[in-house]
Amino acid sequence: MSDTIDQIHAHEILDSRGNPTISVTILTKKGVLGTAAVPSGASTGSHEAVELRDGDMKRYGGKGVLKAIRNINNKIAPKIRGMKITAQREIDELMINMDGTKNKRRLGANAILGVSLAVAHAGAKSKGMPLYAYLRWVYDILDEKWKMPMPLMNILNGGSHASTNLDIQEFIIVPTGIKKFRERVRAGSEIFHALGDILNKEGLDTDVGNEGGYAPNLGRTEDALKYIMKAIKKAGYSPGKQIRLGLDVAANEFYNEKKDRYIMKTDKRKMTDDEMIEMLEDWVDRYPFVSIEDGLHEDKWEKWEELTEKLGKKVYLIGDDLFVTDSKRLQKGIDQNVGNAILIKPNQIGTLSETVATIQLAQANGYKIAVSHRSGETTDTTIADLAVAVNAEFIKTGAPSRSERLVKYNRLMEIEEELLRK
Ligand code: 2PG
Ligand code: MG
Repeated sequence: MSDTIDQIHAHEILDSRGNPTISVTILTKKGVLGTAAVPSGASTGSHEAVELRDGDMKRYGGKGVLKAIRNINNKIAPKIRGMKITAQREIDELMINMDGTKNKRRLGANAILGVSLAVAHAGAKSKGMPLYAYLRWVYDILDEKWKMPMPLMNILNGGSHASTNLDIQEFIIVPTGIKKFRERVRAGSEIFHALGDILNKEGLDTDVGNEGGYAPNLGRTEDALKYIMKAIKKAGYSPGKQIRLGLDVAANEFYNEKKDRYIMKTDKRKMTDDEMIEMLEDWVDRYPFVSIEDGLHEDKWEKWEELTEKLGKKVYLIGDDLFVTDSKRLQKGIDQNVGNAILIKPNQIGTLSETVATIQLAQANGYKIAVSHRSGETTDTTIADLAVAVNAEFIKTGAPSRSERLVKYNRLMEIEEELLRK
């Protein structure tokens, strides 16, 4: 007999920045529990699904999520009670229809995603499968091979993730020349600590930003790249061979619409789209880059096309705020030859089923997949399993520092061991 949903309970918890978010627990008829928690971004793209917050300034500065929680406990729960726990697609569809808006503003994408993820966790347990294997089964992913994702480790934080002078949000190392996931994590950790020593000796700050990477003030943006190159060597790795670089420019965050310029305060420059493209081209020529995310503003499709023409053969151009895990925006990108990789954040779209559909559209069109955390995280590890389930090329889950980042890396090391035993 198939297992069904018996009880659903949502409550308010705090994320890694100390802001309220949602945790959902589902109990099945057979007594299986599934729990999930929802992350939250800081540099959110304007086309993302709506994160419903209370706006009651007397609680958590307006950031409470009690409305979203009531939507789960009072509206969604009675509708999905009794449904088959493995009916993931139907449950997601039902919530999408119940909400009825384009951007999930009625029930809240945070409410919907919390349920969607908890259903998956309970479904996996009910079937006695690890989540990564269950996701393959429930979404009819036929792939038989398993591949561990390449971590994009953000070891130096700037932009909206730190209160320093760096405009660019994420300076990333990518252990492309290292085979085992466990050894990739080790390289990341060793380089992270080497970078800490270097910054310390330079008299720079080694406190960390929102994603666990160091967050110093620097003289010029390029200093970040220079210090990271030095750290790679100091830790005994060869840049370009074993370790390459990545960036999340998060260009939206320092784009000034009125002036139509990217205001880089670190370098005291006001840049046009063309100048941004030139700067990125120059860096790609001089440093061993493998990926650049959101190099331009989210709505500059023509300029993105130019960027892709110029750099698309040399690096992965990842669309985050550009595509917002939305198959419609991705399709536009595919049609216009924009980008060649997509960042996947389930909370940008609001259900696991839509997330997987976007991944499948990307894969069918040769776009690489980078499954990602948010800057506000919890100890939820769903993205680790999701990355493995879909054979994602990359996972971006911060520095090898701070538990909400490390739980994902630790989960992936556990999955790797499990897969090696198979
Ligand atoms: C990003 C993310 C995660 P945020 O821009 O890629 O690193 O940041 O969650 O703040 O949007
Ligand atoms: Mg981004």
